[in-house]
Amino acid sequence: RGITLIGAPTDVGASVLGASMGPEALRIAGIAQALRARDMKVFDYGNLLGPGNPQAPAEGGFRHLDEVTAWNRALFAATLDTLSAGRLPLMMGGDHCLAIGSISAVAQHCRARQQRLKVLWFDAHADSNTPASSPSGNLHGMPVACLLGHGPEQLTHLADTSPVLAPREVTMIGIRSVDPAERQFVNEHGIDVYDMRTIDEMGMRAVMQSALADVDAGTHLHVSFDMDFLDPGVAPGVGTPVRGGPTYRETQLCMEMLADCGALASVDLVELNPALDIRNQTAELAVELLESLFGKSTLMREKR
Ligand code: DIR
Ligand code: MN
Ligand code: MN
Ligand code: MN
Repeated sequence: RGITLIGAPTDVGASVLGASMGPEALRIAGIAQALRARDMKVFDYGNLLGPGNPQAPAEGGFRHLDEVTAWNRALFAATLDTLSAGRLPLMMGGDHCLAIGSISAVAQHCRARQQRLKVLWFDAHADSNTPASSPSGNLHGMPVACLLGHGPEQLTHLADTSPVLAPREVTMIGIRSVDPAERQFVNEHGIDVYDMRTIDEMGMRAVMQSALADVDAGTHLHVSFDMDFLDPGVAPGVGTPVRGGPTYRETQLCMEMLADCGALASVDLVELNPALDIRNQTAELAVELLESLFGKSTLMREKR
């Protein structure tokens, strides 16, 4: 039960500034202490180093492609090292473009061991824009497309093999803000999506059971958690809030069900924006959710 916290303090992929303060806000909210209380051996690796945010306009369909690449290369290396050491990497973002680096490393690790991989993408957004379709050029709106092989060469080829992921290895949960071209991309690739309408209709428990149906104890489960998954009423500290998200209780249930499945092997915690938060409440919420993800439970009866 060794876990390595990797700080990736950047917002070069985001539309608004502030996610670069995420790692420090999580430390202030007590992330390491909370995980130690869950019996994890926690090592805080500190923060990765990378370029600042040039705050430049889009060029050739992207904003800050070279800076995003530099951060993702650093994260790729740190994640791969952590996995090789037999520890669980928990990336503290930073914006969601960083999932390209972390998941590229996770996939390379799994391919070398012929281990099954499943990525659960918790988000209000589908993050499936391509350079041609992105309305903004912001790379935090493109990581899923990059991981499926659609994006700039320098981001699609961080790992030995590209595409990094097959569509069936990704499942999206909580989606409620999708650009027209993203809808087409997701549907054409046949990605499993549990959007908010589906969560309303099925309920969170059935959604999670279905999302985890093909995950067994031998699977490497990667959780890529964008804080804007949650309803902004409970999680205001995010750069691109979308109302109508899951509640505190629904999200806690997700985390407890993920803990129960026993396959969790790597985590991204991204898009926390302390500049927009209220007295660090969204960071504190993130830490509470991580406690549940690592086994804290409100259950009094036997599990069934
Ligand atoms: C939008 C917003 N679809 C874009 N995406 C966000 O810029 O591509 N992703 N906010 O997290
Ligand atoms: Mn996202
Ligand atoms: Mn999002
Ligand atoms: Mn394709």
